[in-house]
Amino acid sequence: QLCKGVNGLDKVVLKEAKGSSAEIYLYGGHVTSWKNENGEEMLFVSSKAIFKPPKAIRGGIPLCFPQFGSHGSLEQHGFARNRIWSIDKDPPPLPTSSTSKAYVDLILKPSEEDAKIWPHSYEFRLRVALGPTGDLLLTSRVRNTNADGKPFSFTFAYHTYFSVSDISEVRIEGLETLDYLDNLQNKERFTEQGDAITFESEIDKIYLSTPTKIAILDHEKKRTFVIRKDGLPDAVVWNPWDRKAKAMVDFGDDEYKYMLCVEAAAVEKPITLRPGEEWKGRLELSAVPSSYCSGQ
Ligand code: TA6
Repeated sequence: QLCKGVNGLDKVVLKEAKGSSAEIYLYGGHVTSWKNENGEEMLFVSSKAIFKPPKAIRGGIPLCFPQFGSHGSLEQHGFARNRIWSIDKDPPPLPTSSTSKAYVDLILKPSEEDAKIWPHSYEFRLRVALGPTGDLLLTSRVRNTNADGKPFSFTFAYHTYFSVSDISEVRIEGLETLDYLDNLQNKERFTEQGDAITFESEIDKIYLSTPTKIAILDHEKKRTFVIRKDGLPDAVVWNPWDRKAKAMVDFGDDEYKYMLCVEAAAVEKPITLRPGEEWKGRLELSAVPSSYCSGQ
């Protein structure tokens, strides 16, 4: 399963019996590909993505830990996505392995350097699995292993970049009428209107206390991405649009048309763990055919 990816970086390739596949770079514990059984790529990775530490890979599913965004003292989105992870040889058992044969367990522990910027001991275990119908299953487990008895708090997101055919023909269902923090308006709190979310300009919103299930409907592809999450109450919706797209060196000027980030997250209320305690954050992605027409 372990092979060389871009720039010789190590990556794990998962293949499921019916043909779906996934790729995870040890750099960042970063999922960069999830293909359905017809070999169609479900995730967006920029054609200008820089596969070179310390820059995070632009696309796929960056792991934001121990801090989401700039809501704290660390660099944007923390450092887990900028570190080399290891294969976890003896992971504590997880139920998903009973349904899926295609999975990999990775682990990240703090280095001396990391301890200087975030003075805590932890074990961050990530399992990436392909379900029997080609679903992509991610399970993150963070355990506080502080010997000094100190608790720690963190915020988290699976910063998922979905591949869409045309952002102007995409809508999200499941976030109607919810409160959100608008990153484009000083993180102020607003309430979403009552119908599905559509896109015609830059958006950067943290929806709060969101449902377990969120749907992203792609009109042209007649496909719906279904996000199911557990332990992750919030959902971040981001599209940079044209101006911000041009400002990112690792993002094509018109690539905002072909991607949408909907990120299962825990941001509003940081997660606090006492020594010995473990948090689990699960994300299940599936892609189902959909007849996207208004009102459905
Ligand atoms: O998820 C939304 C966001 O916080 C945006 O504000 C934007 O900064 C995006 O993440 C990308 O951040 P990155 O550090 O990966 O360039």
